[in-house]
Amino acid sequence: MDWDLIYSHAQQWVKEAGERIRSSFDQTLDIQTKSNPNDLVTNMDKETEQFFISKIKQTYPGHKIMGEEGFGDQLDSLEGVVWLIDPIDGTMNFIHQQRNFAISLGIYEDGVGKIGLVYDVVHDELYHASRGIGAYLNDEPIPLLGETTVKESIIALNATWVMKNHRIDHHLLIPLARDARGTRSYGSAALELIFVATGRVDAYLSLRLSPWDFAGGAVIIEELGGIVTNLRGEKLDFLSKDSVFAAKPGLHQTILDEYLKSGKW
Ligand code: 2AM
Ligand code: CA
Repeated sequence: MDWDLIYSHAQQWVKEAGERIRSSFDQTLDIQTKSNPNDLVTNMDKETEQFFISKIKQTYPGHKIMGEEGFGDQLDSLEGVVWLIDPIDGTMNFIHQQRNFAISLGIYEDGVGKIGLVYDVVHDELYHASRGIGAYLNDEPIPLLGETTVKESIIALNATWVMKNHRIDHHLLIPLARDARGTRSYGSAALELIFVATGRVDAYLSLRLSPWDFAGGAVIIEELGGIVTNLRGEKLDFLSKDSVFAAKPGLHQTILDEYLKSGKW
């Protein structure tokens, strides 16, 4: 398996897809809803996913693809090489703001993350990592993550989870939001994971994400010494929806022990 070539193709295709998205900004978007009125999809989400699929299938016919918009394969295992693709992560931001969204790509071999890319299209910032080789922002290496305490931390967390909601007892996360130095919410899981990777925030948690939301970011964070699990502290399996908890080393265990252990996630 020529991973260097796969890595370079992935970077090239992500940049090309980003260029197409940037040049779509002056065109009218076709916006539709999916599971509920706030779950949005546009023609650009679909076209971008199809762009990746045609490149991958042409170049690597043996590879499998799991994409948010469903144009990829129906997978029940992660055997072989699998590309997990979110063509636009933060679609609501894409529609409302034309910023704060990203393309997210994770390439896994037998369930192990080999390559992760998150492309902040508007800023032309490509975050990428190849397992064992390091993580980069464009051509610059990203420094390894250090330790910190809860009271000096910024935690990325959606307000939904500290308001009454149908998924969890919202009281459970209030102490963490209260004890942290601050909380932030950006509306794109892929970018929030990148903010953990770059130390702009110290931890991120979300109660329900899909594999394509976190597959790319997880490789990048782990390459920098950060930890990514679900809220129960278990490994993610990249085949099912799960909660996600990413944090700096040390801080991850502290938050699990002191704030998350009592919850049913
Ligand atoms: P998406 O934009 O690709 O759908 C918003 O807080 C973050 O959660 C985004 O990264 C969004 O990804 C993700 N997300 C995953 N599932 C979602 C859902 N059912 N509804 C809204 N956002 C979802
Ligand atoms: Ca998406």
